[in-house]
Amino acid sequence: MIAFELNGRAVQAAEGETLLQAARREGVDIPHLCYKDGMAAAGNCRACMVEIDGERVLAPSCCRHPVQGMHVRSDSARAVAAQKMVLELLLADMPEQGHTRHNEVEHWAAKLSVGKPRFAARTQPMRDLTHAAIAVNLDACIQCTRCLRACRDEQMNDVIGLARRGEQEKIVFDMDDPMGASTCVACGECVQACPTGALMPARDAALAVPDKQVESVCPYCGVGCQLTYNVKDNRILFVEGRNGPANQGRLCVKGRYGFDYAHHPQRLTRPLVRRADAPPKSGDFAMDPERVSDVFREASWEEALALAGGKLAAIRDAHGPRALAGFGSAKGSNEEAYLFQKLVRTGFGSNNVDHCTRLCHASSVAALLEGIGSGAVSNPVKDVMKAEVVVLIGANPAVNHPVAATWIKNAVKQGTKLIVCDPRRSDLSRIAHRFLQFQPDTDVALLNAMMHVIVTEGLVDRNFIASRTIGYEELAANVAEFSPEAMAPICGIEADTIRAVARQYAASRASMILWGMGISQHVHGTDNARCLIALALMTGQIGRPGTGLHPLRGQNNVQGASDAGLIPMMYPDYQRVAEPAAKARFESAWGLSPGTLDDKPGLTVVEVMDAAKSGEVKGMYIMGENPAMSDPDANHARAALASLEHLVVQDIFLTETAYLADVILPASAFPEKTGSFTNTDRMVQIGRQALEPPGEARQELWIIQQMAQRLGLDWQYGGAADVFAEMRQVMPSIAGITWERLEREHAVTYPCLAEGDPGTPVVFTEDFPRESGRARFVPADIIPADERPDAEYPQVLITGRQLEHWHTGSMTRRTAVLDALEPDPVALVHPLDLAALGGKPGDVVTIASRRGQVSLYARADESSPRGAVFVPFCYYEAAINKLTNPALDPFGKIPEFKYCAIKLTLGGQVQPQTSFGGGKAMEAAGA
Ligand SMILES: Nc1nc2c(c(=O)[nH]1)N[C@H]1C(S)=C(S)[C@@H](COP(=O)(O)OP(=O)(O)OC[C@H]3O[C@@H](n4cnc5c(=O)[nH]c(N)nc54)[C@H](O)[C@@H]3O)O[C@H]1N2
Ligand SMILES: Nc1nc2c(c(=O)[nH]1)N[C@H]1C(S)=C(S)[C@@H](COP(=O)(O)OP(=O)(O)OC[C@H]3O[C@@H](n4cnc5c(=O)[nH]c(N)nc54)[C@H](O)[C@@H]3O)O[C@H]1N2
Ligand SMILES: [Mo]
Repeated sequence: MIAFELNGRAVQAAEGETLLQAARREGVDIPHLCYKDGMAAAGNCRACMVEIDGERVLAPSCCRHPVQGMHVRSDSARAVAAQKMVLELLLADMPEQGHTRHNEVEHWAAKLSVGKPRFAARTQPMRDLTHAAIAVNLDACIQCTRCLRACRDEQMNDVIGLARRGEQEKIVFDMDDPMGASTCVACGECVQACPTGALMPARDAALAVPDKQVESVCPYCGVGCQLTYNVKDNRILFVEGRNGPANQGRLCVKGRYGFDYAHHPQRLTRPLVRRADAPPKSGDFAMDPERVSDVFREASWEEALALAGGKLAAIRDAHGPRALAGFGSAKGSNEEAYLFQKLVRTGFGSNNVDHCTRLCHASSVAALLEGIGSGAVSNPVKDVMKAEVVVLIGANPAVNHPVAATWIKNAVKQGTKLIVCDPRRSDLSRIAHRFLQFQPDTDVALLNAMMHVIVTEGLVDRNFIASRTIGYEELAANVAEFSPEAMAPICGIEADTIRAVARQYAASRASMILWGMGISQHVHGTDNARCLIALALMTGQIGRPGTGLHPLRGQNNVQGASDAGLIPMMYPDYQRVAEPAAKARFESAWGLSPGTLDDKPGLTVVEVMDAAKSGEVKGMYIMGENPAMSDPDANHARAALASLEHLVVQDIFLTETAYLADVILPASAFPEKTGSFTNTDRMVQIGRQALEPPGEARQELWIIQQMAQRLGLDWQYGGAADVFAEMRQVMPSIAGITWERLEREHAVTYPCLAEGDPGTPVVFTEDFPRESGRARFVPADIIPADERPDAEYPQVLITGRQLEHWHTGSMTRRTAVLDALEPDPVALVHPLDLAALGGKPGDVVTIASRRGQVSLYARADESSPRGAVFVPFCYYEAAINKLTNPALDPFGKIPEFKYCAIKLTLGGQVQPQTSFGGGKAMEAAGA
């Protein structure tokens, strides 16, 4: 501690603390504008000047550190005069009509009693309202550069700069472009940092006075960013990042500006029942919202539930439990997932329950359970900050986990070596130490070659292998044939590069692997993941901070939904249905007589669709999933859904799936309910209700219980806390987490075995949760994609995502800002491929596979390899899953979304947009 004197008082500063920080801790107010906690000090606004004994000039307290015995005054006449002068000058330049209710210049001016400025105002620049999400009001700008530092240092997007000199000095976007035309990704970090309203949410949203602020989490991806909803009159006005463990105040464009889907006029507000005289269900439909009433009629909850549950019960009684199936939701809470699987297991009577994890990380989880004994991540994303080498393979976090990407960028800036392996060049590959743009579908070749190098060059961790693993000998024997020289022609990466990367990964102090759908969504997805696991095990790069295996989980609660048992082979907490002891435990916990639960694993997502088509499954209950858009071979999936005798869909919008339903139950959107959600780091957090559901829409916990009653179950759960209390009893890994603790601490990471246990962000430090305590190597050989290009279908289709849109688009295409940023269906085509067709960007192209075809707009995209076309699956008018291949990985049962053969031609007709998306969504949202 450093002892010094502040305003005549003896105070102490910690090592590294500035005068301003010490003063704030001591409760001494010093005005400051360019300083913001967590950012590097810039010292440019000069509002925080203090007088230091023995020094000729005043000093900025935000960048001066105290020394022993220093005498400092922030309240001397000289210091205060300087502070006031700065504030008065800045105030003179402020616009009369402010853009925010929290102008820090005005705040400090009032505090220091700075009156009306004596100086003339500057000539004010025009507002720049070219961006859908962010208004630029440079009339209020004080050039403090907080926005610039937020953009450059925190999110590392580097869009904002400070240009020109002196009086001409100004904040610019890229090369002084209009904001709307710049490369801004609209994360809004600059808006959150701005002290004066110079950067603000568009349409003056932040000028309104919220009547409440609700602390919650983001409803989109698995990163689990904490945020605050600012609410007025049952509407969310704007969103701010909160200081959660995963995001520390950061958000991305969806978290910050993607909330108004909840207010969209197309929300389902009353139960709907298919009309007796409705046109026959057809997989090949064009949804026309104008004609919804030809198909459905409104019904009371009583009628809708009686029909929804009654018909399911009738099918169960007539055809047996396995004639029914349920898809739960990774968008819903842990409590909803838990009740949903319990309903299927005890109300339907079978294990036919699954959810989108099957289309996502099912193969990764299969490999992890087999090799390590646990399907979840070993280390949190933020451990990249502690890693020396980070391997990012088959994932594009800048688009899909944007806040996680900021931690990776920050780590790189600190010196972490980032190795990106992906057939497509992503944003992060620009800052990578090495970027391996290898051939699609050749992960096993590349990874086995890396392991070959590690084995043959003796870079393995012998101690770790001997004490913590089994099966190394077979693995080593298997990779012997995969020399880098032999694999180079297959994967397209030079042998020397493979060797260099292998050495780097193996030899570093701490190496971490993060992966995504590029690994998992293949018929050999499990093999891909097995290789990553083996790589970590043979080098001992797991079980310590900054190491390990992190499959980036997708949906906000896909981890939690899986944990809660929304999978056909496991009860909650991965207890296998086929294991008699587990079955007995759940029969006892759920008060069932022995022998009631089904001990046969149920059908997985794609298997359910096949069984529906063949008539084996006759009735379904789908909550919060849109398989008509998200399943592979969508024409088949739609035909399967259409052929069901009875389909109940519980959603917030009339989705493509709901269109095929017999009964539609209007559910609550994320901000309309309270529940716990588990992020990709295994961290359980609370989402709190901020809004009342619209019309007669009801909370899911109520709806699921009503359905349960119609299926003969007598459930009486109060609210989420009640359900969570039961979950703790049957799920050892969260046994130590109480609802009160979640409410108090906001976030607890499991395993948390007993109350008081702090939680466990890094696991496998001592052993692996397998019977022997040891992890197991599983060798993999090269298996090609199920459908390779040929003369008829010569190109490859890679499907995936865009930053602004979420999956099937049902939410984000009804969000004004996001829809405005990406309004039309696009295919990303290499410019040379496009030119070879005689086309140019913006032209309509048609893509066909053996299963279907769509027409959409071509976007020139150099990041894709030639011969491969990338298409996101969010556009219903060009539903790309009509083309994808439903072939499955035999272990994870995941379809091959990342590879099929296609033919690309110029021309075609883009299906017109109905009012579900496009500019109309914007109008509807009142923009
Ligand atoms: N904006 C947005 N964010 C999202 C989502 C969204 O819909 N929109 N969805 C969420 C969900 S549920 C998920 S699962 C995650 C998914 O997040 P990611 O896994 O990042 O998503 P994808 O875009 O599907 O594909 C990832 C990468 O795989 C690469 N790839 C393609 N083929 C291969 C291959 O053969 N080998 C390798 N190694 N790579 C290949 C692609 O080029 C792409 O860069 O995103 C989550 N976040
Ligand atoms: N071609 C291709 N297809 C893919 C993939 C790919 O990479 N390529 N990726 C796959 C992956 S990884 C995934 S995770 C799946 C995702 O597939 P889905 O889960 O089917 O996709 P979403 O659009 O997220 O569906 C969520 C649904 O829940 C609704 N919803 C939102 N909030 C709530 C709520 O609170 N309550 C209720 N009841 N409903 C709500 C939404 O309106 C939407 O209809 O797609 C898979 N499909
Ligand atoms: Mo996913």
